[in-house]
Amino acid sequence: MRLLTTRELADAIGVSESSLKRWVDAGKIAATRTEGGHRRIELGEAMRFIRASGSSVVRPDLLDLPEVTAARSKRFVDVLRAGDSAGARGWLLARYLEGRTVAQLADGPIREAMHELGELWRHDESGIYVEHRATDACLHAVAHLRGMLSEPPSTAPVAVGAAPTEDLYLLPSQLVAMSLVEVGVQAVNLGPDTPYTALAAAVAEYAPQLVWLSVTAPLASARARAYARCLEALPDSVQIVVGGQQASSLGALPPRVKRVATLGQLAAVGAGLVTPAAAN
Ligand code: B12
Repeated sequence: MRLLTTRELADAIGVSESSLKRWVDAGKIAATRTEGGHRRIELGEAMRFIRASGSSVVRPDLLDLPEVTAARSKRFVDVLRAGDSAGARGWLLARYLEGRTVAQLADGPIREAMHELGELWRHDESGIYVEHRATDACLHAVAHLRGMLSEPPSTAPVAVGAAPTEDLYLLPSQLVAMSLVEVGVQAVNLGPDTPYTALAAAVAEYAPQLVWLSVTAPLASARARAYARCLEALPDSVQIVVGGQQASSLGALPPRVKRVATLGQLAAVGAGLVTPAAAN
């Protein structure tokens, strides 16, 4: 992780270095010291402070984020449509630094942009490659954002989840995992095309408090029943959440399975595991 000097962070957010040093000394920003006694701040800690304090980034280049400025004025869908990976990374980071949560970004601009791009194939052949290129740019940007999230401690609650067999969609399950990590849950994302037997094996190994299934491709009824049985067999202590555009294709599910539409709602379920009192 990159280390910043107090001067770099001060200039990046447009405050004096002496104010910044004072905040470090007051414990508002965590810092380490060099052998010579100089304060050093991890980039991730700098991001946390910027978000928590509502500071604006006036010199993103000092945080190695020059693309943040470039992407400010555009719509996310247009950046993706152009296949601009760096722009997409900057776009998401700019909003993240302004204080939006991963769940808000996923339920809002990411979802809206991908749904709009999903209509392009109807118009002509090039729509398909534009959609595929956009998906790749979006995946890069989302993975970069994932690198910015602090990993929950090893004592934090654990969640395991996936998308079913022949469901090839990477973004939804990845965004589920990130929304949980952001509220302090350790998330093990098995990703797309996961057989229910593999999901069950991972659950046996991790003994998670939460299991999710993200369904984007419609499930045929025999396969849906197999996943439903797999979920039904999980220990009573496990919370089960299903979501995704085609979650209804899972058919009837036991009452203990929560159907959740948005990642904002899912994050609230996750936060309830981290601070059980908040669940009531
Ligand atoms: C990218 C994409 C692909 C890529 C996927 C690449 C990859 N590796 O991820 C590829 C090229 C593989 C693909 C293939 C196909 N695709 Co496609 N694809 C899309 C597209 C454009 C984006 C999907 C996406 O990532 N969305 C972004 C996520 C974040 O949005 P979301 O899914 O709505 O998720 C939100 C919520 O549902 C919720 N959520 C999701 N999961 C979960 C889980 C939990 C637990 C919770 C709480 C919430 C939750 O949170 C998210 C944020 O709000 C969609 C368009 C669309 N409308 O989504 C079409 C779309 C889904 N595809 C479609 C089609 C038809 C296909 C193909 C059949 C095309 C073909 N003829 O081959 C194949 C089928 C592949 C398969 N076997 O599954 C149709 C589906 C129509 C339908 N209803 O059946 C769509 C809707 C496009 C369209 N408008 O026609 N596709």
